[in-house]
Amino acid sequence: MSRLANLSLIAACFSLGTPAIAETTVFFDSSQVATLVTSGVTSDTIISNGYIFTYTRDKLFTGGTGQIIGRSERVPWPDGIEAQAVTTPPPGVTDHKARLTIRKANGHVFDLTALTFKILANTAGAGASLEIMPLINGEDAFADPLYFEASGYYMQTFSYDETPYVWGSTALLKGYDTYKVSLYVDYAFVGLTLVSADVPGDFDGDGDVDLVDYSVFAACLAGPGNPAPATCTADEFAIADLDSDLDVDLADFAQFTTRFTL
Ligand SMILES: [Ca+2]
Ligand SMILES: [Ca+2]
Ligand SMILES: [Ca+2]
Repeated sequence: MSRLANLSLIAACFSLGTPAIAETTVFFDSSQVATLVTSGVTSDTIISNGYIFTYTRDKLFTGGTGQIIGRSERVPWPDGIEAQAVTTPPPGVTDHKARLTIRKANGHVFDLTALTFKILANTAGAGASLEIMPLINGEDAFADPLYFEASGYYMQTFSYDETPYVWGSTALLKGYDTYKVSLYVDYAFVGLTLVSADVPGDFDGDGDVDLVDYSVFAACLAGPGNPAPATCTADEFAIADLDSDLDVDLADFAQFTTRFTL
């Protein structure tokens, strides 16, 4: 490439300016890594690509044996995320539904534009709807959740997107910081499209990854397996941890440099 062509390429990069490009994350594929954040009595929380998923697990299941044997996952990561109905809730809990909560590690809003899930039980007789309630700052967005038809047979797959459709549409699932999903039987998400206005590595939210962002990244860099240093807030740490494995190390720096513009 000639020196002139190089210069015009650099000029073109500058002229791209600051408009933020929405980041679309399509789950699930085998290149995506999930890191366990917490493991509870009847739920687990994982993080992947900056998104946090909390899903119910039937860990106290006894199957009438009198002993806790739990139930295994039929759709393990990265095939999807399985939410199990809880046959034996922990003491003080009466809710048996299979639940999944999705949010961003940095707490920012995002859109849920498409979803595909499998039901892991027969619901054709009684009928069923997957329910999704969006939340903003801890408040329900609607009086009632949005319903997605889920009546069918074991392993049947249902897909919904933004298209207006009598059985369910994601058109209203935009601009919320949390999405709570529930169904009265086990199900597994096997496809999920999440759209965020965040540019990975952009700490000051001006749509680019430059030296200003680098100074924040550097203040968060602590090495493999280490928690956030005092110079780095929880929000900054969540942004700096680009590979979502709960540290800020050279693996994150490698991703940061691919985003770096100037
Ligand atoms: Ca920036
Ligand atoms: Ca790491
Ligand atoms: Ca990391």
